[in-house]
Formats: sequence, C-alpha cells, structure tokens
Amino acid sequence: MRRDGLKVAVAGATGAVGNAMLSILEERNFPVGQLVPLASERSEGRKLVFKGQEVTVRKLSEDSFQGIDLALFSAGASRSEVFAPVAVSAGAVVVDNSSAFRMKPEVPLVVPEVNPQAIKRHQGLIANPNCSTIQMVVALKPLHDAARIKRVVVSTYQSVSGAGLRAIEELRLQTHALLNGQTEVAKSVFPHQIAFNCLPHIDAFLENGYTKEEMKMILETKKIMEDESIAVSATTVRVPVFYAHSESVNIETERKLGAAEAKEILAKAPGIILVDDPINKHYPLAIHCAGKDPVFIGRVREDPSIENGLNLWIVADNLRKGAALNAIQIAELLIR
Ligand code: 25A
Ligand code: L14
Repeated sequence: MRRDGLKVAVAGATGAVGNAMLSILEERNFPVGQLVPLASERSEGRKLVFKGQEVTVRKLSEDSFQGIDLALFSAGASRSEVFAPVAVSAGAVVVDNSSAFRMKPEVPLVVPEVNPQAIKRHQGLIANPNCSTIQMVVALKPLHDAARIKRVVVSTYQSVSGAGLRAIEELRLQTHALLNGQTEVAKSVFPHQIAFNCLPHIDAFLENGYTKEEMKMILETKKIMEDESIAVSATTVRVPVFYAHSESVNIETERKLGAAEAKEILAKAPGIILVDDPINKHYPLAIHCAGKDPVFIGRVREDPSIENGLNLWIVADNLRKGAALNAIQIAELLIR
C-alpha cells in the first residue's frame, strides 16, 4: 500500500464508530489524501467535516471502491459481508470492524499491542476484534507473557454506544421520560428498558445459552493471544452508561503473580494506564475514560480463593480503543 496521500473510504461514516474514525484519522495525522465517507441512502448527500473541509456522504455501493487504497468498515456485519469483498477486489486493503470475518482462519484478527505480527499474512482484509475483547487482551497479554494465563472469568458492564447512535438516543429518551414521571418507555434497539437497568443480553442468544457477544470474547481471545489453551468464561451485560465499557476480570495463572508484580508489569505495558490508588479513591471510571485512548486498569488484587489468582478492573472507550482507534492503529501498521 502507498504510504502517503492515501484515498481512504469509511463505510458507516455517519455512525458512532465511523464518526470516531474521522476524528481519529485527523488527530493522528494519518496520511489521508482524499476521504470518501460512505453510508446508507438515508445519509446520502449529508455533509461531514474532515480536516476543516466539507465532505459529502455517498451511498455505499458496488462502485464505491475504485481507486481506494484503504477501506475502514463499520456499518454492521451484513454490509461488510457484501461490500468488503468488493473493496478487496477493487484493490483496497480493508480493515473491518464487524464480526463478519473475525474467526475466518485466513483473516488476521489484530490488536497492535498484542499480535502485530499477525498482520503480515493478510490477503487484503484484516479484522478488528470485538470491543470488549480488545480492552481485555491488552491487559492479559503482558500478564500471560509473565506467568501464563490458564483461565479467565470476565463480567462486562457495557455502554450503550456499542450498539450505535440510535441506542445512545434510546437511553437518553428513556432516562428523560422516566425522570419526568412517565412509567412506560418506548424501546426499539434494546430488548428491555435500559434506563436505570442492567441487561444480561448483548447481541443474539445461541443454543448453548450464551450470547454471541460472550462467545466472541471466548473465541477471539484465543485467536488474538495465539493460545487455544486459555479458558475463558464470559457474562456480558449492558448498563445505562453512554460511553466506555468496564470489565471485572478474574485470572488464574500457572506461575504465581503477586499484586505488586502484576501492577509493575501492567504499568510498563504498551497502551495501558494503571490507575490503582484505592485509598485515595483512584480507580478507572467510565466517565473519565470516555474520549481517551488507553486501556485503564485498577483494583489489581490477589484472589485468595485460588492458588494463583488475580482480580482486575479494566475500562476503555469502546468507540476508540474498542473500535475506531484500534482499526486506525492497524492501518498505521500497514503503512509502516
Ligand atoms: O447491522 P448490524 O450488524 O446489526 O449492526 C449495525 C449496528 O451496529 C452498530 C451500528 O451503529 C448499527 O446500529 N455497529 C456496527 N458495527 C459496530 C461496531 N464495530 C457498531 N457499533 C459499535 N461497534 P450506528 O448506527 O452508529 O452506525 C451505523 C452506520 O452504518 C451505516 N449503515 C447502516 N446501514 C447501511 C449503512 N451504510 C450503508 N448501507 C447500509 N445499508 C449507517 O449509515 C451508519 O453510518 P446510515 O446512513 O444508515 O445512518 C445514518 C443515521 O441513521 C440512523 N439509523 C441507523 N439505522 C437506522 C437508522 N435510522 C432509522 N432506521 C434504521 N434502521 C443512524 O443512527 C444514523 O444517525
Ligand atoms: O461485534 O452491541 O463488534 O455493544 C460491537 C458492539 C457487537 C455488538 C461487535 C454492542 C459489536 C456490540
């Protein structure tokens, strides 16, 4: 791929992730020569601003990718299934945010802090992992290198922005309605009221009783860490938070890792900020991590219920490190 003056398409440019992609391309001075924002016909003709210039949203179609060097996809799995292969055939390299291709053996699934080497074997398409998985593996990788992780038990507290712009609006409207004395709320994105509630249900349920979101955490973790032996047990929960996902993570290691040693390792690891001073009430909070790039870790402590166990609290902005930022970091590896 060229290294300068790239023609970059963003499929889903009007969505929550697409919008973050435009900001991050600009912030990081990614070498964009021309930006081509793509979305559904609902947004055709809409103007967006990129680097101070107006750009017009075009309808995502078979002819969207002529001359495109890099295509960033975040318009849902069904759109990626149809249009990502079209973009690759047209000669673009695709970084796909959806779940469509992540588990395909020939497709690299990349978190730059964890498995940058996997990118080398790409055949035109690189998959960006699930948001909850990305922030967890950034934390797991340095601990795995130090002490080999045998098992992970994770519960997530996921913000509504992961489900898109309409989901953000649904939480806002429901909260407003309930605070104004209404007892019934309108719902369309989430299966139940999300305001003042927690939903143990993200993405669709599978026959095994788990949700797709939970299975993504299990399967994608093994693939990114390149270690099928890591056992993962996940419960994913939607909470009434707008931005940033939080996770309670319990790990069991082969070798004993004390809390102090674990903190030292995490503090030095790439992409991580340790915020762990509970006496002064310092630990990562979604409201502080929203809009930021790193993965924030705190509440690091030994688990006395097993021989070699640790508990961690991990928070990151799901639209940035969980989606748009990670995708652009992948693109940066491509042009390096
Ligand atoms: O299809 P899926 O797999 O179920 O996933 C799609 C949903 O998941 C979000 C996405 O959020 C959407 O809600 N999403 C997808 N991948 C994600 C990821 N990795 C992710 N969220 C987090 N991490 P979104 O609404 O913020 O962004 C959607 C973007 O995709 C464009 N798009 C949708 N359908 C398209 C399409 N582009 C091309 N062809 C299609 N057929 C979408 O553009 C947006 O950029 P848009 O023009 O449809 O959206 C403009 C406005 O319309 C609202 N809207 C979205 N869907 C509907 C809708 N309004 C009415 N009815 C709808 N069904 C959006 O809120 C936006 O303001
Ligand atoms: O697989 O609804 O990347 O919060 C990320 C957002 C799945 C849905 C993925 C959500 C999507 C998820």
